[in-house]
Order: sequence, then C-alpha cells, then structure tokens
Amino acid sequence: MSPALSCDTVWSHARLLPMADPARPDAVVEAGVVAARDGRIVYAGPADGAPAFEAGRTIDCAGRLLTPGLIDCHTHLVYGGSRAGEFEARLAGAGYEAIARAGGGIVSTMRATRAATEADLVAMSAPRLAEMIADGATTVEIKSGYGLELAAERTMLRAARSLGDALDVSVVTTFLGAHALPPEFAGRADAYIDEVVQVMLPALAAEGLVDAVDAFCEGIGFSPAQVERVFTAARARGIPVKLHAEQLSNLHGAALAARYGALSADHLEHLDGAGIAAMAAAGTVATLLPGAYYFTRETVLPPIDALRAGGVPMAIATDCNPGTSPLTSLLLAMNMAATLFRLTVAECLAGVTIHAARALGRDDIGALVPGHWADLAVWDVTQPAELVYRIGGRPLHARYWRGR
Ligand code: DI6
Ligand code: FE
Repeated sequence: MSPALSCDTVWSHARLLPMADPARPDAVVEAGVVAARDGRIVYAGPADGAPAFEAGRTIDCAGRLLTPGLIDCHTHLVYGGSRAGEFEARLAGAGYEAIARAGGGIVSTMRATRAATEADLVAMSAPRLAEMIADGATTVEIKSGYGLELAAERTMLRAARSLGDALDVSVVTTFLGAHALPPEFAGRADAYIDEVVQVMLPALAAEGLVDAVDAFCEGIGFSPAQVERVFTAARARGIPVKLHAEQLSNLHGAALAARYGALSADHLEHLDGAGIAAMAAAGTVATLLPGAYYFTRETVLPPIDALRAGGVPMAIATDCNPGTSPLTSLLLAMNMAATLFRLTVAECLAGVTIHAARALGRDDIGALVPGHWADLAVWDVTQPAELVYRIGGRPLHARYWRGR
C-alpha cells in the first residue's frame, strides 16, 4: 500500500474548473478534490482515483464550484484623488479636451498622485484592491504612470508592492512612465522619453520595482518610434514589455509589441489583420478591457472573431483607472466581455485565469495543476456560466491565497 500523500489542506466535494486543458477551458470535474502543501497544489482532479491524503485540515466545499483565483492582468489601481467631478462634468456635456485644458483629466490625477506619500497612496488604493479581492482576485497587476517623474513613479511602485505585502494577494508591478507627457515636458516628448529610458527605468529597475514595462502608443500618448526606444531599454535589461495599443486609433502598436516579444497588447479596438498575425506568431496575448470600452462609450469593437480565428489567446482585465474605467470587479469585466464583445463563457473564464497568467509571463498561477500556487476561489454557484451571467452580487464563498 502506498503511503498517504501528506499535505496541509484538502478541499473536498468541489466541482472543479481546472482551466488545465486550453482546448476545453469549461471542462468541469464533477466530484473533485484539491490538495496543497507549502502553498502549492500537489493534486487537483477527480476524488475517484485520488491518492489517500494525510491532511492538516480538510475543507468541505459541499458541491460548490472551485476555480483558480482570478487574475487581473491590467490595472492602474494606485493613484491619488478622484475624477468623479470630471465624470459629472462630462455628463453635463464638457469635452475631454476642455477638461484637460482646465487642468483636469490625466494631469489632475498626476497632481494628486505627486502630492501623495506612499502611505497616502496605500490608504487610498487599499479599498480598491479589497474590492478586487472580494470578487475573487488572487493576483493583480498594478502599473505606475501617474507620477511621470522619477520620485513619484517610485512612490507609486513602492505603494503597489506595499499593498501586496499587506494583503493576501500577489501584486505584479509594471513601469508605465510613458503613459502621458507631464506638463513640464510640454512640446518635448522626446526629451521626456530620454528621461524615461536614461533615468527612470534604470533607477526603478535597479530597485527591483519593475516586473514589466508598458507604454501608451497613441496620438495622445507616444509615437511608435518613442515606444520603440522604451522597449529597447527594457529589452537591454531583460524586462518583458506590454503595450496599450490600438485603443483610439491604429498606429500598428500591436505589431510593434509583437516584434519585441511582448507579453500582451491591450485594448485593441482598432487592431488590424497584420497586427493579429504578428501577435499570433509572437505568442502575444490580446488583453481586452471592456470596462474602458463601456465607460468611454466606444463604438468600435475589438476584432474578436479574427483574434479567435488567429488563435490569439484573449485575456480580460478591469483596466481599473480613474479616467476611463473605474472598475474593480473581474466578474463584471467578464460579463461585459460576454455582453459587449460576445466572448463565450469559456473564453471569459480563461481570460481571467490561464490567459491572464500568460499576459503576466507566469506559468505558476491560473490553473488547478500540481506545482501551481494554491490560489483558489470557491463560489456559491454550481455552473461556470453563473459567474459570467450575474451583474453585481457577491458569489464568492471563500478564497485562498497560497493555500491560506
Ligand atoms: N488608456 C486609458 O484609457 C487610460 N490610460 C491609458 O493608457 C486613461 C487614464 C486616465 O484617463 O487617467
Ligand atoms: Fe490601461
């Protein structure tokens, strides 16, 4: 008789959504069990045929659905201030440009962020992260990009790291220095990019604050040539890249990102066939941000059918930010991806688990397979479609991060 498999925790009587087979992301294991030791999964699969377990504790899931913890692979969660007043002004007819000229928009968030200490930013951002956690997130990417100068970008990234230390969630940090042009560089975008690549990135990378590098490739952001300088500097340091691409227009940013082996290209409403082919060839994930599409009342849809036909993996994220997507729920993001973009339930679930993991360059989260972190969500639902179907509500029953 083989000895019992010793582990810390066993979750029994669960309906499992393992996300382990990319061809069948909605395959459910009816009578499933998961076992974890030292925070990692050691078994996930049918109870029938599972090894005998010698467990410190056993949690009876009573037939509930158990999925990988959700992964939000694109957020601007850390920022100072609020843009609710700007929202109200826009409802009353004010244009984005007029608001920006009056000192509002992204620059108002920059000012509030620069004025905040690290502790301030942690205090202002923790409730947003808590909302994500309450909807099942166990890993959250957080970008800088509202400091737009070395000290404030550092403070944002340190606040993001502090949030990850304080709460039971994994935080992945992305340096987005090339998000917008700060007013002191008005008319001198290339000089600002010099600052990003020669001063900010080297310092922040040396401090261990940069897991990936992102940029905003857009008429109101930075040109492909400027983005390329940022990517070259990242590559020289072995740091992976990703890109805000084709959100408002087609500057062929996705193809540029793919040339640099980007983890993901994000937004993509104006993506063309050449961009899709380049992403497919490079293995670059398409991160869809339906919250921004909804909130800005965009009318051009990302080319979902062509992405699907091209075999490009699609992730879904909140894009949580004060200007274009004040959204903290991946469940609602999934509902929007289904309703607005016509993704299937299986695509939605893969988009916030296994494909989101890939968009972060991670192969140790996002699926219920041995070796992965035991980041788990137990839901008060029985069928996966209920997670996508509902608007509002809190179906999360329990959540485990690294087995705890
Ligand atoms: N795309 C967006 O939609 C946001 N940033 C970006 O690169 C807008 C951010 C803001 O308005 O604060
Ligand atoms: Fe964004």
